[in-house]
Amino acid sequence: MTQIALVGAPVEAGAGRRGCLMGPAAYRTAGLQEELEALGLAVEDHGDVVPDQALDVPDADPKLKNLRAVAGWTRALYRKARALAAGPQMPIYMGGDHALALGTLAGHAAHAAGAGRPQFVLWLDAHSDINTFESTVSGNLHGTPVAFACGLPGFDVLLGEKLDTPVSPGNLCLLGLRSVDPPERALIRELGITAHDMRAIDENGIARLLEPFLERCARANGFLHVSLDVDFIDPDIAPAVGTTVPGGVTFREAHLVMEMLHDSGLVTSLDLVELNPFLDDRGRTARLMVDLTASLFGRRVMDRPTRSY
Ligand code: B3U
Ligand code: MN
Ligand code: MN
Repeated sequence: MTQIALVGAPVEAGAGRRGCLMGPAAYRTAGLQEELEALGLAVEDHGDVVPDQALDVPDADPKLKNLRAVAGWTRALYRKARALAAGPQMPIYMGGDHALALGTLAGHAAHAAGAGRPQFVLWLDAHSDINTFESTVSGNLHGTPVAFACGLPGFDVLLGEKLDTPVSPGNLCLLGLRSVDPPERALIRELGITAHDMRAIDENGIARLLEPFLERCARANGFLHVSLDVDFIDPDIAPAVGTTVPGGVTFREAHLVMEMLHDSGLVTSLDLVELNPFLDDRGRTARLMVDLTASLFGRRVMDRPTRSY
């Protein structure tokens, strides 16, 4: 039986506006645990992670907002993710803004390196989140986790040491893009990261873009970390997010991605990020995120043969 660990990560220090702190509570209220149990999964709620103090990090940086707080979260989540990756439960990190992926992804990548298997990452987001400490204009650190995970320089202050197990850029796939800063675009090109914007989704269909990535992951016997940002989805149906960008994926496109991920059997860890319950419309975004998670864990309308890659 699949075992799940729910991990609350009430991080809001990485975002431009407050409210993501309430995310884990909203997922619990929306019944995430109960929905997964209804699918026959064994679910344990680990409660909320407590951030480190990170007193060695400057509290205030002229450019990088809440640097010490974000470093504290990164360290605590890195340890938690690394420990969970070595155990039998599959973790779902209930955010929290996307800065939480600084820790979760680094932790899973460290475990993968130790196991001698490649770490793959599917980044479902309107944004590419590949700003460095140098390139960020906003100073909001939720815009940086992809750069950190790729091992780009300048981030050592976060863990207090160099990240020595970066994700290979060739094993990343960014999907749903519609807001990319010019330096981010240059980096994506230089590093050769697979990146599909909304136009590519419109022209090709989302399934056809996702399939080759899943095939690559399966062929390489990789671990797959999925990072689902609420703003991947169109704000008309997922309004509870601080940085809405129009023209996001539809209800069915989002579910199809989750259904394909389930059929692939490849997913080993999941972030649910950027839910801001303060901005929600009677819990509808929280419920949509719970339903998408249920699709990723096997909720379906009709039975169908399992797809193997
Ligand atoms: N690229 C911009 C905007 C942004 C990134 N992630 C979100 N917004 N949510 C930045 O601030 O780095
Ligand atoms: Mn994001
Ligand atoms: Mn985003």
